[in-house]
Amino acid sequence: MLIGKRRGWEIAERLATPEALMLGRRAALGGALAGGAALAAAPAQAQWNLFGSNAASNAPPVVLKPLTAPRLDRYPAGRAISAEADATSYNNYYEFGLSKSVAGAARALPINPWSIEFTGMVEKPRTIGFDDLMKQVTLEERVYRHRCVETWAMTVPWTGFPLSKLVEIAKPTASAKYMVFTTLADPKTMPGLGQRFYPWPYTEGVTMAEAANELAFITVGMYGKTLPPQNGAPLRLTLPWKYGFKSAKSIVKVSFTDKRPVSFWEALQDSEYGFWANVNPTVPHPRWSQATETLLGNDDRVPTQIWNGYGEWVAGMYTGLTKERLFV
Ligand SMILES: Nc1nc2c(c(=O)[nH]1)N[C@H]1C(S)=C(S)[C@@H](COP(=O)(O)O)O[C@H]1N2
Ligand SMILES: [Mo]
Repeated sequence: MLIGKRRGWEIAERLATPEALMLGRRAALGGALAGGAALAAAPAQAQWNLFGSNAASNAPPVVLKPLTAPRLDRYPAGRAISAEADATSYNNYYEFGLSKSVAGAARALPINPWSIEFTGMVEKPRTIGFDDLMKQVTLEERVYRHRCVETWAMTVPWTGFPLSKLVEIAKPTASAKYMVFTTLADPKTMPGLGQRFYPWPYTEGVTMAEAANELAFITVGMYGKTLPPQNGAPLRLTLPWKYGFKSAKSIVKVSFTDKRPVSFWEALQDSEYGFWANVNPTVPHPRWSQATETLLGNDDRVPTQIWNGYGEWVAGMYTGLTKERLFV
């Protein structure tokens, strides 16, 4: 077993990884119903199991390229930046397994070549290559706080560009009300997809107002380098005022619609993981408190802030939405 010693601040996976536990329960149930067929469908070489660490991939380590971009100081993080080694080794990327230790398995993520499809309510559906997209954007660095719904948090220097720029490039029509992100689902390299009763591919969505918000970010790098596979290479969403599951990794499709999308987690358990998922310490998750959080690398618990501390930029978008479950 690769689990080895758990660092003090880590959540004990068997006991307290709430997202994974929920998946695991479903997995056990689904596996029983399907006579184990779903589990058997997982690629053998990945040696995936529900709760343990992943076996390292046979793929060679991914060489990250340096990415230099000016740091924007407009959104102060107010916290020390997390150690790069922690932020890149303690991950949630369920396509590669339910463990936090997916970095090895994620080496197999096929990121070259990569393209993004623009579809739905757009002027003209089309697909663009990742390199082509990079030529159309100006990169900047932002230090953001990240708060997972499981109550761990980190502070990371992300490199990328505003989500509003991606909207501009995609050219939605005036009837679009939501922007939807679909992430890679590659059964050859992602053992988690063998769990066929889960609603793969992982999808997430935001309103057009949220997509236009200045904090909403498309991330292509962290710590001054291209994104490691386990953190969502080659491009992911970063929505710092929402629980981490909204920040979809390894995006392959962007579509626009006038119907509210149902995300991966919402499809699994909408009472626990809703569409809005804005951070709020006073609204507990049905199974645990959201009042405090643990910073990666540190055993202390610190208070969680409403909107993860970004209210000044985002709270105004939600006035009037009194009937919505804004904080689930
Ligand atoms: N495609 C995909 N995106 C994903 C996830 C996932 O399992 N698959 N996990 C989400 C969750 S629950 C969190 S907390 C963050 C974790 O990002 P990190 O590994 O870079 O910390 O990614 C989010 N994006
Ligand atoms: Mo999460």
